[in-house]
Amino acid sequence: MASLADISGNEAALARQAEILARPLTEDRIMANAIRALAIDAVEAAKSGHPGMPMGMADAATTLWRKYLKFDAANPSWADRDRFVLSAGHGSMLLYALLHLTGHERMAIDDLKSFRQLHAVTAGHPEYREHPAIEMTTGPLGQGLATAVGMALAERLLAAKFGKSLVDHRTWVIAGDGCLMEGVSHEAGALAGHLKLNKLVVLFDDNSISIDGGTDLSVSEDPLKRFAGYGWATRRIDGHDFDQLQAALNFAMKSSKPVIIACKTIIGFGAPSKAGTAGVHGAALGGAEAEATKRALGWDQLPFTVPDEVYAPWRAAGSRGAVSRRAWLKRLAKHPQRAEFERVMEGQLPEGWVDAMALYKAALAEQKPKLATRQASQKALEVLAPAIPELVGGSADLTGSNLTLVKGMAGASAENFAARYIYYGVREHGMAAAMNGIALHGGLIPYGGTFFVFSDYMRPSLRLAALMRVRVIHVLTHDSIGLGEDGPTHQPVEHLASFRAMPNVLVLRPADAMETAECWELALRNSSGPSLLVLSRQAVPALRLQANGCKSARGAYVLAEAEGKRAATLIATGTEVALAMAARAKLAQEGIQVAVVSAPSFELFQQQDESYQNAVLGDAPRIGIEAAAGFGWERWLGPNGIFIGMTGFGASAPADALYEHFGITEAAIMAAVKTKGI
Ligand SMILES: Cc1ncc(C[n+]2csc(CCOP(=O)(O)OP(=O)(O)O)c2C)c(N)n1
Ligand SMILES: [Mg+2]
Repeated sequence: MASLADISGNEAALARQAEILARPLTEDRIMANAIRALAIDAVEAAKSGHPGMPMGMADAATTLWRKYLKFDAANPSWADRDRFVLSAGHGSMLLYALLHLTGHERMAIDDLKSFRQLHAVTAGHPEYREHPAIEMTTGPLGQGLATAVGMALAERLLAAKFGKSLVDHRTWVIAGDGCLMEGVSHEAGALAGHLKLNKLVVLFDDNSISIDGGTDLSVSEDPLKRFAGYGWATRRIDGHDFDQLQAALNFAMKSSKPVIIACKTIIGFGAPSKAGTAGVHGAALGGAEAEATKRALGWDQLPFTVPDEVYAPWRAAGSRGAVSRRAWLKRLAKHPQRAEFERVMEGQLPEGWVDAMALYKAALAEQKPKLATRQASQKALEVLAPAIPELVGGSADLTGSNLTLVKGMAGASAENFAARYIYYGVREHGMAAAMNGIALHGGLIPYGGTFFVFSDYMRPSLRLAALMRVRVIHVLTHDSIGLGEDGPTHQPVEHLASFRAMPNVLVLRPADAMETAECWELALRNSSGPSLLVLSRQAVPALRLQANGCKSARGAYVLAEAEGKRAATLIATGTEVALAMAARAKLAQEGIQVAVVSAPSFELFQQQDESYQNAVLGDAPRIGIEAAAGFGWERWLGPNGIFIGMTGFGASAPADALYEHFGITEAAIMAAVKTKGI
């Protein structure tokens, strides 16, 4: 149902549209109309999709792609290309039309005809890895803009490292009202302004319409004032006026601050009755309105047909960057850091880090330190950071708790990007999105810290990292009631289960310093999704007394076999492995022999063959121990297993008292073994 604002807005929009349509049909406008026509046709064919946004932003996108965006359609993976992010991912047909018109491979007219169909590259929302020119998956509003901040930051960090001759490009974003309403864009905007990421430019599709109707239903602020407050440069223009668009983009190219340009547009531009209404946001125009729109635009072609004289300037735009790319290739060829640049851009880990870690693990085996796993993580990082120069750390204002900063890592600032540590501020969501952007950009491997419980604040970006399969490493400390006095607001309970349920996420909960070192290695090697290092605040004894292979790599393994036949198998993760070991020793004193399995990663264990799984889990009764919700443990425990863990939220008290209170104790484990009839 249209709101009142929507209806009156529509009249004003139609009047403005008539005035714009009366302007001369320039080549730019005809090129933009090709986008509109393809968007209309694809949505019409699919009987689903979002024509309004591509129709509204076609003029701005044409200006950007024709004259400013640095790209070479024949080489979409060129490292020094500009990044283009369609944050308003529902307008996917805008991107697909641009890729098609500029002559990208695998974006033929047939691909547009199969918009939104199974196995098509033209998915409902743009999907990373479906096409090399799709820089990221978008659709969840706000994510694109926030991720682009990470891309722009990566550009600055790499330019400081390799120089302007190799790294000198911009990040462009098209964002809608929805993206700017979303909280994550606030966090990301503030961070970008603080870091003066001047090569980041947001084209805001300022059409004052979202799904429910006019944005005046829910928005009163002026986003440009907000972004100006963050330290951005702002411009407000008529988004259908090519001269104004060009002037604004010229301005953006010279800015010393990030730029947001509010392009006042008409959603569904060209549609004679639906333009300017929410009705054109997310539904096919319908045959009659589609035809009338094309007539109004002066587009006299059959569906999915673009005349050669319109393809010609578009193809020219697509190959415009080839000259710059060739010049860049020449610079690369004689650059002293060429090999290193190519290595990091390919995401290959350097030589030598494995040896450095082997030495470190040998030292651990000798010293057997009692450490919190967060401290063990810092120790591992002290070895990894010098050995892997592309590692970029950070924390959401918990550096001293997450222990993510190590010697030799300077904090990045607007004045200094020759740095490897990002003070993200209390912006978990913005941090996770920026980390995705850093990883997507290539050349760097981001890790970032916060408390495990606040992974909730990052979940939408983590989910996108999983969906896109990008290498980001989250250092999530204070992983259970073991954090103690801060209480239930800070004590994760359901988080392990929930991330184990999320596809493509590698959850790693190491039991001691040795396993922590192994889990860091696994996280770094995992280039196909996010890895979560779930780490303790409280100290744990050394349990793995030898550096005998990366046992954690199989997800679960027998840490201590029973002396003789197993009376039970205790399966635990993280800090609870030590508890299981203590219970095992006491049971042995009573003549009851049990095995202890350490299970740092359910995902990796799940990937093992059944015979290995069976050998580890054994035939004896199984008891699972984890200071968290038991949801999901049935998989390993079977119908007759016993789970010792949490059944509700935690409480505020010293950690030892909490373990006692919630019954996660040696005594409880021993009692459980005995109830199994031993
Ligand atoms: C996080 C999130 N919430 C809700 C949606 C559903 N949704 C898709 S588009 C949209 C409205 C967006 O409005 P705007 O950005 O102004 O796009 P326009 O209608 O102008 O194309 C909504 C609510 C979404 N995609 N992502
Ligand atoms: Mg809008």
